[in-house]
Amino acid sequence: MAKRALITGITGQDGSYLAELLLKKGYEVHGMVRRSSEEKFERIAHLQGKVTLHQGDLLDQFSLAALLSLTQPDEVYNLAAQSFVPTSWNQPVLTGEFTALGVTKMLEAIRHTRPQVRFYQASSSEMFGKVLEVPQTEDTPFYPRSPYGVAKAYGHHITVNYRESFKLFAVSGILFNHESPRRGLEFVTRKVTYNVARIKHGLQDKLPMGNLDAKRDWGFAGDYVDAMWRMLQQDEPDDYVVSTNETHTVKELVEIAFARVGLDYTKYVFTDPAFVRPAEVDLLIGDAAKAKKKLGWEPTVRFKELVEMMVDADMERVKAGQR
Ligand code: NDP
Ligand code: GDR
Repeated sequence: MAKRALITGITGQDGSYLAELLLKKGYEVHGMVRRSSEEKFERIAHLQGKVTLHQGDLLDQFSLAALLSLTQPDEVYNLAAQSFVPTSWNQPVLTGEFTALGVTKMLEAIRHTRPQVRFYQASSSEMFGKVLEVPQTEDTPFYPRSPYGVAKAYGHHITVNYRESFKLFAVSGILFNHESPRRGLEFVTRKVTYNVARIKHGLQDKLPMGNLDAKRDWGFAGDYVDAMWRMLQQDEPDDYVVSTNETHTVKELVEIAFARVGLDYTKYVFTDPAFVRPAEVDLLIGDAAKAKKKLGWEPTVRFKELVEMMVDADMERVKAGQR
């Protein structure tokens, strides 16, 4: 019989890639979606009829338990969160409700309704924040620098705690930044590649940016959802860092993106304090040796290829008058 998976956050970047992957593997895929006045599920439009969507919300614990009873999943991937770091300073309480307490709500629903489920929690390299070790591994202590990072650290610890307290098969994937042509427009990679395409097409002539010196370990979302799935196929639940083991500055990202369309970024990019954060994460670089050894996982897309893939996709979109 086909395995069943429930994905929260199926309308997000990772949810759409994960749903594709699980469908390819023969899973029956269920997704939880929030009710909105206009249903725009663009990232999963191509999966219509292949995945089953159900209304629910991480804030509504009863909706989670009801969904588990209805769908009877073997695996639950908790990808839903308020995931944009700057918003977490504007809405710290809401971020805590979704990104931190939402995890406990789901774990409680699993514990009482379907304790045999294998549970994946989407943890983040933002938990390392002001890093205490370079590169960062599963053993590096956390020092989060934003309400988002703090909330994710809570989500990580409660996942480990429920594993240890109630013997749930619960894993925390500590994923470093991962991107794709489906990335939201406010995140730095997509902001740059989309605006490069608009500039190249003559639709604008300036690009305001924040801190160009920040360094990130950027990989491809398609690779990272495969690591999530692998974590749930192990004999024992455990936590894993998933990263490329390379770090690059935002400036390098900007240079490569503009160069892809034959432009010099210095003519267009300027610093706008509105995009500078109250506290920055200066340097992230992950050591994914454990994921490689135990999961047999390795990234297939490197930084330059990733940026160029995103620029090319945005050039096509802008040409077609799409976002
Ligand atoms: P996105 O922001 O693209 O997607 C977030 C998803 O969460 C959307 O489907 C959104 O639904 C849903 N959501 C938000 N709040 C709620 C809620 N209260 N109830 C139900 N659903 C909700 O994120 P990504 O796909 O990039 O990331 C997936 C997860 O991985 C997130 O938890 C993120 O924090 C984490 N992560 C991401 C990394 C990355 O680099 N991408 C790295 C490490 C961790 P809607 O469409 O309705 O807004
Ligand atoms: P991040 O991603 O905060 O790492 O969180 P983001 O792409 O927003 O920022 C990366 C770095 O770029 C710098 N930066 C800018 N960022 C944005 N968004 N806009 C700008 O104009 C800009 N200029 C410079 C930022 O200061 C930062 O240093 C992402 C999210 O997906 C989280 O959900 C996830 O947990 C982490 O990655 C891992």
